[in-house]
Amino acid sequence: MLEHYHHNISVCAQKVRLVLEEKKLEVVEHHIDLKARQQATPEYLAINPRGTVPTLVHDGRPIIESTIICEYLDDRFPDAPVRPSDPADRADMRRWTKIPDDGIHVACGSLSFAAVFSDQVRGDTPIEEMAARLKQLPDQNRARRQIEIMEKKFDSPIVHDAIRLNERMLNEMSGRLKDHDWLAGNDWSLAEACLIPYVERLHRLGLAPMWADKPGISDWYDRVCARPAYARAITAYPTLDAYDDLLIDRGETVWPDVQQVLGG
Ligand SMILES: N[C@@H](CCC(=O)N[C@@H](CS)C(=O)NCC(=O)O)C(=O)O
Repeated sequence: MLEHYHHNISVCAQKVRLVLEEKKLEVVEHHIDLKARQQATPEYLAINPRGTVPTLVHDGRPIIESTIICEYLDDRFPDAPVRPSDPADRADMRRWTKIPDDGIHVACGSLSFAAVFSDQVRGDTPIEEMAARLKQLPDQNRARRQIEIMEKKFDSPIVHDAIRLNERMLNEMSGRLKDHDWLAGNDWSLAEACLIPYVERLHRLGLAPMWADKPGISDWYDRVCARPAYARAITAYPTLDAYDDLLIDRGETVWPDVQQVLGG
């Protein structure tokens, strides 16, 4: 039996859901409420000591880290392969699948936090009280990032770096996609599964103009989103807690801030 511990709009969980859907695997889902910190309960930490989603449990054995989970699924269930068979294409694929762990995942969090989540988390609470609360978090690097972003929003150097890293990723993608349909090899692969959640988040934040002048990305985006697995793994999951409304409400105001950082 496959069990997936996930969250509706977790970018990492979206990767795993895409692979599960491409392979048409049956899975029992457990939704972890990140805002309620269900990821930090002793029961959850027993299967994922890092206290993050996603976690896959296969016949009672937990597997953690989204990219590792995706590769595990392809090893265990090789039908409808999600990795190119040619070793050089597979190496190319891994160059893309490591981008989230090399910084884009944290950058996505910083940008999303500046755009919408900081206001939602903070509400009317004074910044000193928020700082005291965040000092309780196990990940103090993240707590420091969040405090700075709450205070400075789009004036924060952390957010500037996050925007520039996204720009670099999009440039790299365009370098490939301007004359290829897919990031690695001749077909959709884990490279797509690992990057589309981050590009979708930019889209959701109203930042599609970031790739308007980058050949190949819009077509690729449309092609990836048109797959039935995408609808089942991403579109079908409603966002909870009005995140979507917040993102949509804020979206229109985010692009000018981003454009300014990019020197547009
Ligand atoms: N490298 C990990 C990152 C996992 C991660 O940071 N997940 C986020 C959601 S996308 C999470 O669980 N955040 C909650 C928290 O850190 O408290 C992976 O790829 O699985």
